[in-house]
Amino acid sequence: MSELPQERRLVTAIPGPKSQELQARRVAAVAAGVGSVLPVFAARADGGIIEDVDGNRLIDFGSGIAVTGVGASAEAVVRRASAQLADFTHTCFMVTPYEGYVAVAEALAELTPGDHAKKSALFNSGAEAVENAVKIARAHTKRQAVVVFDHGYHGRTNLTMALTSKNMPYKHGFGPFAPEIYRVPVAYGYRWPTGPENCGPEAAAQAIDQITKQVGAQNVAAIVIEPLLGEGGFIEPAKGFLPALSEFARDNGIVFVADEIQSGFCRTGQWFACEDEGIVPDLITTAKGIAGGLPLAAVTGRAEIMDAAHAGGLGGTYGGNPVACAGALGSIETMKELDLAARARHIETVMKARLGAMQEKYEIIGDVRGRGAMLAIELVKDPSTKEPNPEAAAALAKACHQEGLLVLTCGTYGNVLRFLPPMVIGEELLSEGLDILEQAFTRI
Ligand code: PLZ
Repeated sequence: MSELPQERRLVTAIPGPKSQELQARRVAAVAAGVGSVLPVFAARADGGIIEDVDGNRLIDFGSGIAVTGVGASAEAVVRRASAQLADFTHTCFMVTPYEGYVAVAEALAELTPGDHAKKSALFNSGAEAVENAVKIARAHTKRQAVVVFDHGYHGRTNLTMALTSKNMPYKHGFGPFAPEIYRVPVAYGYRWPTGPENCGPEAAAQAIDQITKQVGAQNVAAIVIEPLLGEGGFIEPAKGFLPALSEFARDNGIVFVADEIQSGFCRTGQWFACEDEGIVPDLITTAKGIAGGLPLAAVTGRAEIMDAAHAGGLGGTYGGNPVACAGALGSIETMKELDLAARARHIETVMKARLGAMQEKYEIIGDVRGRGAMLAIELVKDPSTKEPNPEAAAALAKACHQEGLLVLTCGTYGNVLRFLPPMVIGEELLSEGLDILEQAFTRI
């Protein structure tokens, strides 16, 4: 870890004068379509702290959207990536290969669920990995249809916009979208009409019925699902839902793809969230947490499926860049050394106790959910109607930001406050962050 003191410190208003100056330059130079949660400009970051250009130190409950679980300048990531930078920045794996790419593919084969033969292909972003998983599944099955779920999020490229459920801000005005994408219900326990106990099997039956009747199982190349939905609101599919769909996929020759881009790499208290119900996906997409902040993504899966695309059919100039691969090896080394999966489970214990106590006090907290260091509260106007309360989510986030706690919102209705602290965050920062959140409820 760098020398960054692990202490919250506010020396100016948030954002401070230097951030405001930079924000003025940014508004003039950067396209308006690219937003920022909090226009505080970063100077340094590591552990549980982001230090801004004015010298403020914020507690980080966001990890750059579930990326820097090992911290934003983890020693092993910096050491390995720096050494690689000095050796060479790029040759293009499709031109002259290098060991780091192979080592990352070997690590992915070891860490992902299932003991079958596995292969990987590396890319730059999560969306690119999902696109390639679909290409591979189509090549393998010689079918076209792709099934996705309500509240799902898979990226911002054309195909992944089509796979993503929420219109605003991801899709609005950006169509037409790719064809042969079918959306079916997901097991959203909190909002399931007959209650969370019945949700898993009922939602699975509905989803499977729609696939069978509206698409035809024999036309489906892939079922793509986040084992713990991220942008859609940190929805944990109710128990039984994932096993039923993965079994349906297996019985019908459909490639079952787990999108673990947000939930993977120790985030949920296991290497991958699908391990919770013993799911072994055919393909798994990863990104974010894989490389400690460097841009890297992967598709990993059954060797015979991964090998279905013709030679030269997969690739890209930068996919599996050597510096990003070195970062990934450093990030994986750190996760193993510090047992960050266990650390995520500890964070869950601490945070769920506090969030549960807040729920008893503040009735606008309709639901507390998530696993490991991927937790959320869903805010409602009234717990009996469950009417979404996006205004409360925005106000709480703002109140936290002003006190130097970085939190993010999410959810189809924008009413979910999510917590994604780096797994390496210190105990004191974690509890101070929760204090600030609790005070925010009294302040709004
Ligand atoms: N699949 C499950 O969570 C990225 C998006 C932030 P990229 N989620 C953060 C935003 O507003 O753009 C994500 C994900 C899941 C795919 C992706 C896409 O990954 O690396 O952003 O392309």
